[in-house]
Amino acid sequence: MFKLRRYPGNPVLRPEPNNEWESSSVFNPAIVYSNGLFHLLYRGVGVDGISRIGYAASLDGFDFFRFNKPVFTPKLISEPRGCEDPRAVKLNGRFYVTYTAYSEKGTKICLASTQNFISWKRLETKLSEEDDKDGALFPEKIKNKYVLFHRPTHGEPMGIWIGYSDNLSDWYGQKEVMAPLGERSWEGNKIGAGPPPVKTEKGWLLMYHGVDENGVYRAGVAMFDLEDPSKLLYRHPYPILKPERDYEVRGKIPRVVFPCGICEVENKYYVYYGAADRVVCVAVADKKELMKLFD
Ligand code: BMA
Repeated sequence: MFKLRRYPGNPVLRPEPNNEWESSSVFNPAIVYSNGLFHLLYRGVGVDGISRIGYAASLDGFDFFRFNKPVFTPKLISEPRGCEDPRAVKLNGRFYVTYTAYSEKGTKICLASTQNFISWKRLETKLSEEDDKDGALFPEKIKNKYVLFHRPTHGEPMGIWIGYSDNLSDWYGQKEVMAPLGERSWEGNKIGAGPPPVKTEKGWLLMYHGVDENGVYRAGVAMFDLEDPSKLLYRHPYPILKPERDYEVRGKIPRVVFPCGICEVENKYYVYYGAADRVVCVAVADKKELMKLFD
């Protein structure tokens, strides 16, 4: 049975006790590979319980140089409780990040862009209503439209939705494309997009998280049509990563693996995930082996 291979040196990032903003936990990271560097953006939580976004870079995907200060901090008015769970793509020569903005009204997907990971431009976007999360932007326009997967929290049980936009601000055509499957299965309670979809010769590869009736988070894979990304072609019935290691089983929230980043480098997929809402980990898949699941 196919499984992601964990890096034996996991976790690649742990909370940093000397930095107040990330002394409690670091998790749910985004990744982009560009100019020979793995650029990692991660959620850091400190003594104040607020999520900020930190940045680290690596040459090999395992050993990271880390900044001491967050590179993206919440706006007081619209996201006072923090910026959570970044997901990054390179699109039109810039890097775009979707993240979950958290306020007393609930969670909302927001969008920002950067060229250097340090200075950011927030984009005015009417991307989602309140109570929406797991926003993952496709890395290219499809039929001249921007496309996004997201997960409104009003469905029962909650599934993955699609939305389209001409300008990244106004969104339309929203509908559910994938629902949780099997009441008592590993993904029966709710599902949400993991990292942004990856283009392959067989379709758009989506890694997603599935939650069971006991609140255990596992990761699975599905394939969507290249031309019509609302069309689910296949979903692999078994998780390809589940909480097993001590750092995945014990932490802030037990038994959680939560991938938010994937990149393809030399025929391998590097998958970055938060473990037990406390540390950042990486696992690798051989592209050919993973693709066999979709033969
Ligand atoms: C989800 C999100 C993630 C978190 C996960 C497990 O709802 O809030 O940020 O990692 O729960 O606690």
